[in-house]
Amino acid sequence: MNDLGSARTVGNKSANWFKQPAKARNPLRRSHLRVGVTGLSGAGKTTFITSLINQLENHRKGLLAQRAPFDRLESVRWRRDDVERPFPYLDSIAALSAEPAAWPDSTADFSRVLLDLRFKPQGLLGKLQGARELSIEILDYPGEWLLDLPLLNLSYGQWCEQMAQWLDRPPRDELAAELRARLQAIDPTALADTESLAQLAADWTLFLQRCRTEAGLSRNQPARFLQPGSDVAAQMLHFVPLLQANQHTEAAAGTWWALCEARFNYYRDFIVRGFYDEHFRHLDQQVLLVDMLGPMDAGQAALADLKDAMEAVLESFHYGQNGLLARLLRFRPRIRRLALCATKVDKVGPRQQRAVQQCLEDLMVDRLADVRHGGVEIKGIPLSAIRATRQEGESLVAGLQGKTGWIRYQPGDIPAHLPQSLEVNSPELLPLRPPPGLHRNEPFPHYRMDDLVAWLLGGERL
Ligand SMILES: Nc1nc2c(ncn2[C@@H]2O[C@H](COP(=O)(O)OP(=O)(O)OP(=O)(O)O)[C@@H](O)[C@H]2O)c(=O)[nH]1
Ligand SMILES: [Mg+2]
Repeated sequence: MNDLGSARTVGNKSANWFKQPAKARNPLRRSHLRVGVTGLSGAGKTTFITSLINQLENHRKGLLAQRAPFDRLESVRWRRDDVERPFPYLDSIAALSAEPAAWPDSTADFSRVLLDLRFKPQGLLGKLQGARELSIEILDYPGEWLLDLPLLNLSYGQWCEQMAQWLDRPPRDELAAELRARLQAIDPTALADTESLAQLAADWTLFLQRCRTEAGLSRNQPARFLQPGSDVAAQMLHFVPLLQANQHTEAAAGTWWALCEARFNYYRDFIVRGFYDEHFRHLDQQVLLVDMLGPMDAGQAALADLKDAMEAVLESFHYGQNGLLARLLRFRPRIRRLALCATKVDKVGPRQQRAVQQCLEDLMVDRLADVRHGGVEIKGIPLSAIRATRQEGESLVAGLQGKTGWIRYQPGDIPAHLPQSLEVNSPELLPLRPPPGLHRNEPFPHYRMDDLVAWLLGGERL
């Protein structure tokens, strides 16, 4: 108001009066957008968020410069000083711009991104109203944590039953082999031995690690066994499923059952629920990232597990009053747009990228129909946050992780649709390193990051 006040007192009617005071009479129009970046571990969340900040910071130089509303984007500020647990953008940049370049580390804890965007006003009315400011808020977290969502709906006994079923089937039966026998031998009503329980919890953690790395499985519970984060006391993670237990088991204090049930309940009611409350509350837009190529390469069991995992995650975006989150957290998510992205599609040729996306949409067809029916606009975008390959004729050229030099390869075929049996011959996947020469002040090469960002902000009045 100072500009306007001084202009008025001196009665200044110069051109300056018209330019400056417009801002003052119509203070900056601000809005806040919370974008949920959702994806299992390794889906590409951290790389995506890093690239998103980079594309916005360099909006004048990249593809964004040519498209509305970014052609009116005046300035972008990545805020970190006043943000609690800021996203480690500079660490990611350091890894990506090292020689040889490396990907950002897998995420071990929760962090937050805040970006302020200021747009030049559009049209006569816009000019009168002044510049428009948009803050974008994004959370990053270890992808495993998402897989705990279904626990919110289970009692300890039900969880034990579910684990017993999972351990009955390949590949978990083989991976758990000897541990499964030990868990089966425990009488839930006998007095617990805390040292053995701690050992069993450590062995369950090793089992989950093997499920992830050897079998490419997604649903590895409890997730904090793999990525504890900083807010959980180690002792609270000392529980395991008791395979003799069931929904109706009851037992006195000090028994295996009582100890494991109490810790499971704490885990579910404070740790899991606290995270979901923070992650899902007030989300406006959602980006769902899925690494489809990895599970296609790992085989049918990994694809089936990915399907179940993603369905459980999408269940939380059920929009009706009866949606899981609505019931648990007593609010309705208000997400308007969901971008569904098959990630890392630079690993295959440009013609196969749509096929990867199609296979993802085939995998999730039923749940997507539910989400659409709930009134959410969905857009499928095959994405590469940072393009590691370059095309030369029919071949792709890239570097391998941790090595110098280049390889040239021809990516195999991707089926146009995912067969019902989930049995696919997918191209062999190579562990690619990021492209050379990445710098914070240049836009990273990518596939369709501009489409995604434009679509996400497309619903905003800017
Ligand atoms: N070629 C290629 N590889 C990618 C891309 N994005 C991610 N990757 C690969 O995928 C791995 C996992 O990516 P992250 O961004 O760490 O995945 P995340 O979802 O944050 O995983 P968590 O932190 O474990 O939850 C990286 O280390 C890369 O190897 C991409 O755009 N192109
Ligand atoms: Mg991460």
